[in-house]
Amino acid sequence: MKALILNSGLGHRMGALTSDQPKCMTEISARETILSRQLRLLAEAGVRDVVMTTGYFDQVLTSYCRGLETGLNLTFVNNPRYAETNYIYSIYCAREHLRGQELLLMHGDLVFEPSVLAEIMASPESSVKVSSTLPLPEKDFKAVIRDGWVERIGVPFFENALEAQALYHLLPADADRWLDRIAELCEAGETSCYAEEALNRLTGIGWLRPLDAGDRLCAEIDTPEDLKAVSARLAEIENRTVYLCFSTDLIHSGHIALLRRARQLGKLIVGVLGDEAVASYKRFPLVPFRERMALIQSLSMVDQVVPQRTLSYRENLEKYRPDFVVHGDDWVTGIQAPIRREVQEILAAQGGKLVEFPYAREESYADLEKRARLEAATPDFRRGRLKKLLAMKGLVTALEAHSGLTGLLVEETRVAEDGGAKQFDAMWISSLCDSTSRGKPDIELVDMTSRFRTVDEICEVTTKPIIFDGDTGGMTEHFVYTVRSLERMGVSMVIIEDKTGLKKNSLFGTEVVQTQDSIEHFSEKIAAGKRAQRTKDFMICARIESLILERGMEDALARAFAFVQAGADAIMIHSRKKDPAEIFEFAERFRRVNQAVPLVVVPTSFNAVTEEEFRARGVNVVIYANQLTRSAFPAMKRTAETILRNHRAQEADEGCMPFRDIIRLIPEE
Ligand code: SPV
Ligand code: MG
Repeated sequence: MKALILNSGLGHRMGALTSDQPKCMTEISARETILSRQLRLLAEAGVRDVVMTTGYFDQVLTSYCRGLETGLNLTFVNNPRYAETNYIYSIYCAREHLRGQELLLMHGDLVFEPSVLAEIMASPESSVKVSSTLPLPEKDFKAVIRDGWVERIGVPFFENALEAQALYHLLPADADRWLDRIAELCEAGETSCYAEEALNRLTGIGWLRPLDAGDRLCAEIDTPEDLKAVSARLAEIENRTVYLCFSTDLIHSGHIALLRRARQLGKLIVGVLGDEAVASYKRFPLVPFRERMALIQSLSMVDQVVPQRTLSYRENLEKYRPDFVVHGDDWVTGIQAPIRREVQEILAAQGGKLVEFPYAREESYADLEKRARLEAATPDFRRGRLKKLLAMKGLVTALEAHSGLTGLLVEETRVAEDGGAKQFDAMWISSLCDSTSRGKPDIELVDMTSRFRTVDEICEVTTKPIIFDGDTGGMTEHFVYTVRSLERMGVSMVIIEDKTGLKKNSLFGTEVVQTQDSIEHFSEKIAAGKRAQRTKDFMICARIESLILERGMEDALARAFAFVQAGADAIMIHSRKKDPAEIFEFAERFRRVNQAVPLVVVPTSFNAVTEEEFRARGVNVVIYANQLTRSAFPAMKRTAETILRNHRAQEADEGCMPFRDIIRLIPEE
């Protein structure tokens, strides 16, 4: 798009201000003139070529422009008859530079907000700036509107008219048609009328759209009074602040466009969302918070970068009190909708405004996100994530998964909570549920190779960290191989229990014969596992069965300290009592001695305890070990019985999810 700036006139109403320079060189702020600001905004909006008509003080103007170093490609066209003609003749003089071009035409005394320029440039049709809110000017341009199109432009029209300014975006065909009429008039000697006289001669409506800038600044400066008013308005506009929150770690051109548009509204403050908040509502960030801060800081349109710790904007909006908050329109529905509502409430109270731009749904951006998810699913990244989450959150939750589909449920399930969002942090690959799903008892009957198949299936479609139920770990000589295999697959932690012989599920407790391993033997297994480990992030957790097997608290604690000594990265204490007292006592006594090693619990029996209570007692990992399987089974049983009873499936349908809703979970390649 080529810009045409009309600067041939003198601006005699400016008095002494135009005694030795053209009006466009009048200062409108401490830093800028009307012209330097126009050129800066054009360059920032991506315009490269500018044609400028000159007349009065031609030399002063051209040498001033050359000194500005705008980076623009400037072409000057002198109107030799500047003193006696109107700008219609200046355009005529420049016509050969303008033909066949998409044009942005503006008067040289026009001062506008960047957003007005951006909007008119983005309009898909030829358009002219109007205002539906400003009063109709007595002696300036008005546009007559009919059926949503501009019918004519001029000073004497008041009916069905809107205030208008000489800021046009013209598609090449429309620009050429206007130029033809301009040429006709000029060649007929009509050189002192407005160029709009030629525009009005273009037949019919349906080619020029009114672009309504409302109250936004887009005004010409004709008098020193105008100058004062516009300068004051500009100072106010340039002090406006815009707040935008960024959670992304992959900056693409859609983000850059959003940042640019935000910057057009005022000084841009970008809040960078903390890792924990990002992880709470979308995927774990590939690039950590500090690096994302630095990344945003390096962008030229960003004035200030600040941390935003929570999904809620409240803290930062109350601190920075921005005039605008900018966001894509993708948060109108879904998990972020409550956050949007809160932003609207805060802005309403503070007198700010929410500006939403259409969210870029381009396929290439979706591809980038897909690639990021693949990256997040690579073994190295996934493996390290559990430790990162533990450091970040203090308390991590895991839900059982035993198939690709249940893995996807853990991966994708989110709920809105307290102006934020919540999802599970990790997946638990339970021996009980993995065995049950195959119709087998939980007695280490499903061999490791089959268990690894489950891990692999889940890894293929998810990104969250995996905690693997390693049962007893088997023979020490076998366990070292298990450790390496799990590491290779990207599993973050294996939990092995201090039992030996034929393992039975702990929930049977002492109802079945179970043998606890000796401290020495189990310690040796842990130590061997740690020696076999190749990566720094993999964790081996020792699970203590003393409370399950009713061997007492002292035994449980003695084992915990011994296993830590042997190299265990975490301790899991298990109980099958409804009353959490023994779990709490263990946690308290363990923490008195050791504050560092993470504590893991599986609250299947003591399920009344909340995550917050566990956190307060020093627990770090809460595993919901079997609830998905236990809830799915009765639903499936009910369905099977309903079909049998009714000799058809219709009655079962109300308990069934439509398949398209399930399919939505499944990522497409
Ligand atoms: C499992 O989920 O397989 C467990 C936990 O080991 S529990 O069933 O409580 O023993
Ligand atoms: Mg198990």
